Amino acid sequence: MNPIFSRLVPRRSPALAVVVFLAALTFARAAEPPLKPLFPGLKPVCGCEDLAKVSLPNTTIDSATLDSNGWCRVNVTVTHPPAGDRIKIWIGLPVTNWNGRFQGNGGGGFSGGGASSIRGPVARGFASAATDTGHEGGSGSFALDANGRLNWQLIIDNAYLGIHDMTVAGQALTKAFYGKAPRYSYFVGGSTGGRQGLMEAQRFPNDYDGIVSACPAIQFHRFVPASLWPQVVMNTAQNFVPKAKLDAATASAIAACDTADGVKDGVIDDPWRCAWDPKELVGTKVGDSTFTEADADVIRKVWNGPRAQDGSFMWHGLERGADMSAYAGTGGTPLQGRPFSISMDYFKYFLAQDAKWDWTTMTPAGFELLWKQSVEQYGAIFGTDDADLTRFRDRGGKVIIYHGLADQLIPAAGTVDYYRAVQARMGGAEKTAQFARLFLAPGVDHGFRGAGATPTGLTEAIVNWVENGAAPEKLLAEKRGTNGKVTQTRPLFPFPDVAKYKGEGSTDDAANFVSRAPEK
Ligand SMILES: [Ca+2]
Repeated sequence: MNPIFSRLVPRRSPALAVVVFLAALTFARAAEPPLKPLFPGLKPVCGCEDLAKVSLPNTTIDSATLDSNGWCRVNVTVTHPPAGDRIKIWIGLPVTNWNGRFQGNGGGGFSGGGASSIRGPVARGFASAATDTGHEGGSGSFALDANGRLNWQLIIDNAYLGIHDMTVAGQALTKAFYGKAPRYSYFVGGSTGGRQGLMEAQRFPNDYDGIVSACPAIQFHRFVPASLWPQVVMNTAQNFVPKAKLDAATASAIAACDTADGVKDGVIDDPWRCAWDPKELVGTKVGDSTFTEADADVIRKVWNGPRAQDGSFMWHGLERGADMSAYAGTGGTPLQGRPFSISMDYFKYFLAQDAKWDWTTMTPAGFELLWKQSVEQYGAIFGTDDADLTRFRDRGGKVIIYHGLADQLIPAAGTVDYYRAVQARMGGAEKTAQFARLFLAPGVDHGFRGAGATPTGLTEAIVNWVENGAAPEKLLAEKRGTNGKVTQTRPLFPFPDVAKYKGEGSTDDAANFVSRAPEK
C-alpha cells in the first residue's frame, strides 16, 4: 500500500482505509499516453548533484541524487522564520525526455501529500513535486503544539502555504536543472488534493496553468464537522444503527429512484431528485433485527445533514445512494458509535483543543456551538470557498473539477454550491465555462468506484484545454470488470447538463447518450 495513504488508515474503520487507498489508486491508474515534448532533445544543463548548490530563500536542499530509475530526486525543506516549521518537499526530474511541464501533486485527509505520488508524473516526463505540508502522517494532531496550544504556522502550512512553497521550489529546481522554466504547470489532486488545487487558484493564481480537482475537500470547515452529525444523532437517540440497516436503506433508495433517469442500472443519476423516505422500511426484517421508526429517523437525518437548534440549515447530508457506514459507523457489543477519524481529529485538536475530548458527551446544542466556532475560526483558512477566480482566469488558468454523486465522505452538493458561487461571481455560466468546468459522476464514491462509471482522461483534457484552447465538452467515464476489461462507457457533460439515454442501443455504450439540460 502507498505509504502515505496507509498512514491515513482510520484507527477503527478498515473499510475506510480501502476507500482512501482506492482514491490513490484511481489517480495512479489515470495513466495516459505520454505528452508531446515541448523542448525536444533538451538536456539538463547541470548534473543532478549540482542542484544541491541551488540557493532559494528559507530553503535547504537536503539531497540531490539520481535514483534507480535514473531520475534526479531532490529533497528540500522550507521554513518560515521565525517559526521553526519544516515543510518537506520531494521533487523528481526526468534526466531524459522531460516533456517541458511541471506537475504538482496533492494529498489526502490531513496529509499534505507523499513522495510516492511523483512517480507516475515523472514516468510520463513531467518534472513533479509533492510535500508533507509541514507534518508527517494523516493525523490532525499537528494542530496543537507541545503545550496544547494551536500551532498556527503548521495549520496554515497544511491549509495553503505548503503547496505554494512546494510549487515555488519545484519550479525553481526544474529551471535550474534544464536551464528553462516549465512551459506549463499543472496541479492534480483529489479530496484534500482537490481542495489544495482550488486553493492555489484562489490564493496563488500564478502557480498553475491547469488544475484538476477531484472530489475537493472544500468547505472543509463545514463538511468535516458535519460528518460527525450522524454520530451525534445516534448518540442522542441512543440508537446506533447497524450497517445492515444503513445498507438496506441505501439499496431501497436506489431501487426506488434508479429508473427516474431512464436507465435501470443501479445508479441514481440525480440523487437530489430522489425523495425516497426510510419510513417505508419500518417493520421489515433486516437480518435478525426489525427496522424501526427510530432507525428511519436516524437515516433521514444522515441524508438531511445537520440542522441547528432552530431548525435552520447547517450543511448537506449524504446523498441517497452513498454508503452511510463511514459517517454513521458502528461497532462493538452492544453497538457503539465509531466516528470518522478525520472528523474526530478535527473536533479534538482544532475545535476542543483537547486530545482526550469525549465526543459522546456532546449534545446537538454543543455540536452547533462547535460548528459555529469552526465556521468562525477556520473558514478563511481552510474553507477554500473564495469564488473570485479573476486573477487565475485572467492569466489564462483553466480548472476541471469532478465529483462522484455517491461520495460517502464529501457530499458533492458542497462542490455544486461552490461552482454556482463561481458562476455568480465570474459573470454567469457561459463566462465561467470558458475557464472552469464541473463534471458530476453518477454512482461513484470518494474513490470513484461503485455502480457508476469512473471519469477518465483528465490529464489529457486539462492539457488540451490549456495548451490547445480546447475546452472539454465531455469526459468519458468507464466501468471495468474484475478482469480489467471495460464493460461500460458513459459520457459526462459539464454541469448542469446530464447524460440522457437516447432510448435505443446499448446502455453500456457512451454513443447512445446525449447531453441534456436537467429537468426542472
Ligand atoms: Ca439509473
